[in-house]
Amino acid sequence: METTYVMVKPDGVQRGLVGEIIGRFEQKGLKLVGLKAMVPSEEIARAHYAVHSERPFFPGLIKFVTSGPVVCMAWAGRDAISVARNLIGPTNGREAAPGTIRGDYGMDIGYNMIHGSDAPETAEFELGLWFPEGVMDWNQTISQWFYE
Ligand code: IDP
Ligand code: MG
Repeated sequence: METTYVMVKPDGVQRGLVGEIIGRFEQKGLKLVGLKAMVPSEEIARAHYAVHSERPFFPGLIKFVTSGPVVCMAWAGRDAISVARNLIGPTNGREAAPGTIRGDYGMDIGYNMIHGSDAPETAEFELGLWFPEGVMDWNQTISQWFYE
């Protein structure tokens, strides 16, 4: 079992895509173990995207992600990190395949609505950053019908 950090970015919230996005993760069979909304501080945004701090798009990215509410989620399941990345699709919405969230709703590389952790180490770091209080441990009774 893995847990991954997923976040609807301000463009997704502004566009009213929160329910649609959460629904896709639920229908896939991932288990919701954390959910909250906030307007990110510059500090948390910079920490989250620290790996990109030298990139030319970094200042714009920080301005974008702190511009309004984001929805922070933690989803658990077998291979949850890659399952979530596959639901999300590649970074550029114009190149993302239909059926993925970015492919179905996005036209941009920066305004791409959603974030998902890309590896176990980043998931651990991001979950600790956005959910310092921890995530929920609960028994999803229906999960017996998602895994043989
Ligand atoms: P990812 O979200 O698909 O993992 P990354 O390459 O890790 O993509 O980039 C992090 C975020 O930075 C992207 O989701 C996007 O919002 C933004 N970003 C990435 N590349 C560009 C760019 O070339 N221009 C503007 N924003 C970008
Ligand atoms: Mg990334």
